Amino acid sequence: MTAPSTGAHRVAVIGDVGGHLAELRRELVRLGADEATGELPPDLTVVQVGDLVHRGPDSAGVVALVDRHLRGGPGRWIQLVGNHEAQYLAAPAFSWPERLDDGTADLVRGWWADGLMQVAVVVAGPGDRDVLITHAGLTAGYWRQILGAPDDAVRAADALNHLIGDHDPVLFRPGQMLTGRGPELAAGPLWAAAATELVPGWLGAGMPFDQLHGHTSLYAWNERRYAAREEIARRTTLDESARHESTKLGGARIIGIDPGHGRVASPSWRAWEPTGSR
Ligand SMILES: [Mn+2]
Repeated sequence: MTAPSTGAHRVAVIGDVGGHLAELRRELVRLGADEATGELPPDLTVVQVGDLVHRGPDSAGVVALVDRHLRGGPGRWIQLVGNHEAQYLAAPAFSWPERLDDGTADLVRGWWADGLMQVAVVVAGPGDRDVLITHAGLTAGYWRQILGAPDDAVRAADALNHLIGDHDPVLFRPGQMLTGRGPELAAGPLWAAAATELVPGWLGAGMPFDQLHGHTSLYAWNERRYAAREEIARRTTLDESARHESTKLGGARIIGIDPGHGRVASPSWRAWEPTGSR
């Protein structure tokens, strides 16, 4: 395979992997990775939204694959932190039947300590608009109360990434999925539930930039029905084969790309590619 090392650059954003190594490998090959070596094509940068691990058959294999990309090709793989990675960065926030082996957990902790795993990144989306990418989405309440309402995506991402280390508990702030109480419109960027916390909080609030997240969906793909209320469903368009959803909020949009893998992988999903193709 040949590709120029200069010129047009592609970005592919991969949703939650959930320990499904074969699925991740297959998607990377579709994006042009070498089937034998796993090497990424020179014109591609991968962003992964977090929740690499748990649920599927080979979480350790997924972490090992990502570690090779993070350590081997600086800047070619941008890894964001999910609530399942955070289980190994602080005292576990929830109980989960699986636990990574110590060596694998150490790799994840090393990414955090070495600045190879972040909270947020910005990519150029459709129409060259900035898209803020986090694991679960930046809620309106968190944006206002914790970040001080920055009006552009790059400043929001910088503010989030500056919390790493000294302010991990603020980053790991839960929402209703963890508390079991009502919706928390200032839920943190690792925990916000799209249908009840993220999107409702921005309805009519004038979101200043586009966003993309994994973690949860507005649409329950397997059950083929919305988990969000009608007012939100009406503003949302679905790409079922990619398992992408996009909600219009005034002039901005929130895009969800969690494939919803369980113990068994979802039947169909794809990375989100902001420029379409090369
Ligand atoms: Mn998650």
